[in-house]
Amino acid sequence: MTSTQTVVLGTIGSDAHAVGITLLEHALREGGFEVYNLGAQTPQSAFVTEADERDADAILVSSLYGHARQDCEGFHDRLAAADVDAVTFIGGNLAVGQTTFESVRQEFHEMGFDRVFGTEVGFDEVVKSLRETVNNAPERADEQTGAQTEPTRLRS
Ligand code: B12
Repeated sequence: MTSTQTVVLGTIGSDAHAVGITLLEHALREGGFEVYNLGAQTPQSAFVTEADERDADAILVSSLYGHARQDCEGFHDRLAAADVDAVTFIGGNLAVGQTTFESVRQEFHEMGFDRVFGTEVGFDEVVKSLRETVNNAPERADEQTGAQTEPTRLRS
């Protein structure tokens, strides 16, 4: 790591659950990240604007109320349109009804998220995973070290 890494974090859409992101904010700060917490009920556009303005290394999206799929529709297209190359994590209660977490994870990977987590994840695991993923992201690694890296991303 050559400089402090920047994270934009929030709960997306109409979702009012704020406890998870508040605790994540503290854990990430403790872990050495610069964190911008947009709070609950954050529209997609606010994530994109903040990530762009802060030149964020990572965007962490939280969703607890079961409507993550609808709330994240088109999110990665917006990020691409704004030239935001941050890695993206999503976590929380991502789906309602009977489905396996593996199928949920697969679905959100297909939507463009680099890493997908359920409600069981611990804060230390998020911090560790974020550190690894940001350091392995090809565009970011190039910017920070000048190294040529293969365009592979870790998935979990
Ligand atoms: C507190 C609470 C509320 C409070 C929220 C207060 C607030 N300001 O935050 C209030 C009363 C407002 C509320 C409202 C509702 N709630 Co509520 N709520 C809860 C409750 C009891 C606890 C959530 C919480 O704070 N947990 C503690 C934190 C630390 O855990 P967490 O948020 O899960 O975060 C952890 C992980 O998920 C993860 N994580 C979270 N986000 C992210 C993001 C990333 C990137 C990563 C890596 C990890 C990560 O990290 C944390 C550490 O493990 C849960 C049940 C439960 N036990 O989880 C229901 C629950 C989430 N609520 C639920 C529902 C349905 C609602 C309502 C729709 C109810 C209603 N009919 O009105 C509304 C939604 C309103 C809205 N617009 O959002 C359901 C969701 C069902 C689903 N998704 O399948 C739950 C699961 C209850 C249930 N069993 O039915 N709720």
